[in-house]
Amino acid sequence: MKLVIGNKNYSTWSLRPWLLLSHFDVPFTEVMESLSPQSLSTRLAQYSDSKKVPVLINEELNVWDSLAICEYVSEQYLNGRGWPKDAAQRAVARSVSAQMHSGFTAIRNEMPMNIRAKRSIELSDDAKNEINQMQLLWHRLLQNSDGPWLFGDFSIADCMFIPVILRFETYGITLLPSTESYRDAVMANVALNSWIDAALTETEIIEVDEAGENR
Ligand SMILES: N[C@@H](CCC(=O)N[C@@H](CS)C(=O)NCC(=O)O)C(=O)O
Repeated sequence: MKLVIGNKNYSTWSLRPWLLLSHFDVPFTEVMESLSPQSLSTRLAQYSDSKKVPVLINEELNVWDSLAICEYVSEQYLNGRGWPKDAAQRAVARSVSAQMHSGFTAIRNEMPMNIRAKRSIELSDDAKNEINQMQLLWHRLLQNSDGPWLFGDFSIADCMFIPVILRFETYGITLLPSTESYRDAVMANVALNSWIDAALTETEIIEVDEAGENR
C-alpha cells in the first residue's frame, strides 16, 4: 500500500492519514510529490483526477481525500479503532473531524503549516475568532475525555487537528491553559516527531505557503 503525500514541511492534508497509518503501525510506503507549482497538476494527475494529495493506492484501488483515506484505513486495517468505540462519542468525533475538514477556513488560509518556521503574523478577526472557537472545542472535548487525546484514545479526530497545533507552534499562538496538556501530548507523539524530523530536513520553499515575518 502506498500513500502519496506532499512536502512534509507544508502538507497538512498529507500529514493526517500519514499519522493514522504511522501511529498504528500499518505498513505502507510513501511517495512524495513536491507541491512546487511547476507542472503540479500534471504530476498529481498520475494518482487521482482530484489532482491533490494525499492519495492512498492499494493495488487497484485509489482513495483520495484525507478523511476518506482515514475512514478506509480504520475500516480495513484497524478494525474501526480509528474512531471511538462508543457510538455517541463516534458521532461527535466524526462531527468535529468534518468541521475541521470543511471549516476553519480563515486559519487554513492565513496560517499555512510551515513546520520549520517561527513566524509572527497579523491575523484577521475571523482567524482570531476561529482560534478561540477551536480552543474552546478542544477544551470541551478534553473535559469529557480520559485523555490525553480528544476522545481518550488516539483517533482520526486527533489526526485532523494535529496540523493546527503545529501551525500554532509556528505562529506563536498562546493556548488556553486547559489545552496545553493536549499540545504536550501531541508534541510528544512518536509518529508526529518522525514526520517533523523529516520536515526539518526539507529545503524546498513553496512561496504560497510562506506567511508572516521571522520572529
Ligand atoms: N480535501 C482534500 C484537500 C487536499 C489538498 O488540498 N491537498 C493539497 C496539498 S496539502 C494539494 O494537493 N494541493 C495541490 C493543488 O491544489 O494544486 C483532502 O482532505 O485531502
